[in-house]
Amino acid sequence: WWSGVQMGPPDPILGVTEAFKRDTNPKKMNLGVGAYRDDQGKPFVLSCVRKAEALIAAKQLDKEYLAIGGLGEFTKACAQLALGADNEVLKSGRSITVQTISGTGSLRIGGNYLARFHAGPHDIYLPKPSWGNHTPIYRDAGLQLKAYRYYDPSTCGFDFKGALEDISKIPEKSIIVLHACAHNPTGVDPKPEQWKEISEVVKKRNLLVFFDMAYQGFASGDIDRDAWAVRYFIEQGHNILLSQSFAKNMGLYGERVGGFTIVCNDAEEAKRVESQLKILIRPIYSNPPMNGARIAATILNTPDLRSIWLEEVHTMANRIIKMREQLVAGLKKNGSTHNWQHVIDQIGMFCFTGLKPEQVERLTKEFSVYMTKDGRISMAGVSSGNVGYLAEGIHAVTK
Ligand code: PLP
Ligand code: TYF
Repeated sequence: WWSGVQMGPPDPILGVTEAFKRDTNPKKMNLGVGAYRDDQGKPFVLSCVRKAEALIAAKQLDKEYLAIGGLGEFTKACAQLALGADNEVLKSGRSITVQTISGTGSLRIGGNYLARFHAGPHDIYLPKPSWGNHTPIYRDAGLQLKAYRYYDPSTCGFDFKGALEDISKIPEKSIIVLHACAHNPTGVDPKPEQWKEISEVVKKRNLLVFFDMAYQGFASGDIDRDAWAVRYFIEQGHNILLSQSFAKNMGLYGERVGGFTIVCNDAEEAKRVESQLKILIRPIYSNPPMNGARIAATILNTPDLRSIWLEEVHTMANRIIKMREQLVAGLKKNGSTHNWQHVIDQIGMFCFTGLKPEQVERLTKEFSVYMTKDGRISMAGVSSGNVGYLAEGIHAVTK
């Protein structure tokens, strides 16, 4: 049956881990995949998660199917986390949130929804570059991929002028994807004043905004600050689509906890949209898994656990910020004369180093430092124990 099936390439990000595993160098570092590690380099399960798990286990809950749209206590808290509990949209009931299979599942349900119901062009504009998985997610959903300028290699920063120029030329009613915070892979986010101008241009072009928020809390350590752009766009009258993931900010990676929200004109419209989301979800996976959603809902809805969580998010974000500083200090100590300020200025889990593909290759071959070819490193894989070695390696290949 399958003799004609050709071997496909490995995933550009997850493939890095495969190569890392094969390496026997004791100093090896995996800076490919964006997964948080503690300062000992170990995967980190948040203590609020352990506590929530214990509370849930004690309740001896049943394992009946969830509703198609997921666990109500979760979806409500999920939307409140993003929009703010007192948001007019939530009070008036003019939005619908469904539980999804983490951020990826949310983006895909959103893509499928747009392919079926969006009345404008089925062109979706991604920042250049964007998260690698955005392309196949939206392509497989049946949308046409387009791009707008975002990253400026000459400054390792935001190409604000280029972005505005490109966005102002996007055909009306097209779809635009915005990373809410901690842009992956570049770590470059617009400043509030820049977001305001982007909102203006997007409104002028009458574009449909799809926010991807996979790192709420991870950028600044502050949940509300990281949701600023999303809330501002809503305030400005954009009826956005929103994808949320709890993989990173609660460390629930493999539990696959996420949410997908559509802001509508009114509660009646939201009901109709909800009915169609259910019709879309039912033949794909019928209903979402319950365990992770119970954990997240317990954390979000139990004041003591919620405050522990906020502290832990803050701790993770701060450790990453500290590693950025130590990496730059280490580069200087090794005698590097390049300007590495962008390593400090960039935000979130990733640093777009500016290393060229040959330099990345050398870093991997000579130092067993694994990262994606675009020069992105996951700062979450850097610790006080190996930051010096990383600085040495980067200096050696950029001399
Ligand atoms: N969107 C972006 C930009 C991401 O970086 C990620 C994870 O790395 C996701 C979405 C979704 O990840 P998950 O499906 O694990 O929630
Ligand atoms: O490191 C990144 O950019 C992500 C990580 O199901 C990731 O691609 C890995 C697995 C997954 C979702 C995201």
